[in-house]
Amino acid sequence: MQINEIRLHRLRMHLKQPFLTSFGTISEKEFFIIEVIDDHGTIGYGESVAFTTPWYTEETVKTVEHIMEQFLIPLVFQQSFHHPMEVAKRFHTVKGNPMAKAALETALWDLYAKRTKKPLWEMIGGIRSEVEVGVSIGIQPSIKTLLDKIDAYLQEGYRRVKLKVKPGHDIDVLKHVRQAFPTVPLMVDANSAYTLNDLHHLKKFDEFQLLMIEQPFGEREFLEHAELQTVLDTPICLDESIRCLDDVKLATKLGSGKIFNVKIGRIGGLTEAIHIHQFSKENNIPLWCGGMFESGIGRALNISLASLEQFLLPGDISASNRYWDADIIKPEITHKKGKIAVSERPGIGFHISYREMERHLVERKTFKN
Ligand code: OSB
Ligand code: MG
Repeated sequence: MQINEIRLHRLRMHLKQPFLTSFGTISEKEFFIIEVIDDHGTIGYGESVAFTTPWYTEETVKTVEHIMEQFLIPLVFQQSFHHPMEVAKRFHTVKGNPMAKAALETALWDLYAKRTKKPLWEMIGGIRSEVEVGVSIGIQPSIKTLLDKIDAYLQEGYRRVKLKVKPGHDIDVLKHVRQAFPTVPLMVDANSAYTLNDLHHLKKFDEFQLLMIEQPFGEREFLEHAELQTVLDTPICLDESIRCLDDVKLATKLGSGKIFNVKIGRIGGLTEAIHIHQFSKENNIPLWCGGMFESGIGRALNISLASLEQFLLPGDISASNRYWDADIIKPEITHKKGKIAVSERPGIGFHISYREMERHLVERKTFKN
């Protein structure tokens, strides 16, 4: 395959409702949709998941654009390839910047699957015809609003509830939620809001039969997470800490976590995801697919990933209408009782709606080989 043209569409889409985390409020998402076009005229789609500010990891919309334009696109154009994994390897000459790499690499995977006339999920070795999905709920202005939201999502059929927590907004919230929903599969995500000084406080989380506590400490705090896990019965899940397979190996060896959240963007693409999946399968480590407020393109990629065998827990892969009034893909992603069916069409299995995309377009750049 020879890539002749790459288009970067920078879009800005408003979230239906603002989302509050321990870092602040997000009310819109600015991101790139990537189109890679080969010598047959086939188009592959990718999505860059970085935010405008470096609150989640260090990458931003601007750094992703810079790295793609200056370094990664020239590497894609450099020579033809037989498989997207070859290009993923070429990208190793650029340090870090996983979200920029993943944006292009996933587009190449979609293109490759389309050229091979196979669904992407099948191409990467997926085994599920539908994936289980849960919902992540931001910090709410009151307990009442939170309980109402949870109730509405459960009525809709979502299979697991994830709550954002931070110091001063945790135990009391969990008490109310558990009282109202004694058996709902529940977990919390701290996005690094705690430190090892909170060890005794975090031990109280064990009362609430949580599926897991996600990323309580800083991303480099493998040792601190391991110390916490020795006193905590609730499994620790790592999100921000995991950038590559070696991080999974390190965390497993040290006991820093028992479950891992996989995000294609955070680990640099589907190639690394496949490697992490292989290791996790061999070592019986449960995985699940995280979310980054993606548009339909990113969601479609996540559905393919979650079809892999070791993705054993519901992912943060909600339907299009969880965040968007109208998605940029056709058909939109829907769920039935908390399950989303994989597409049997080639590649990611969804078409882009150029009309919807134009409505959110900020800037478009075209690169020709
Ligand atoms: O920590 O998992 C996270 C969203 C953006 C960045 C980080 C996270 C999240 C979420 C929501 O929790 C996931 C989603 O529904 O897309
Ligand atoms: Mg998280």
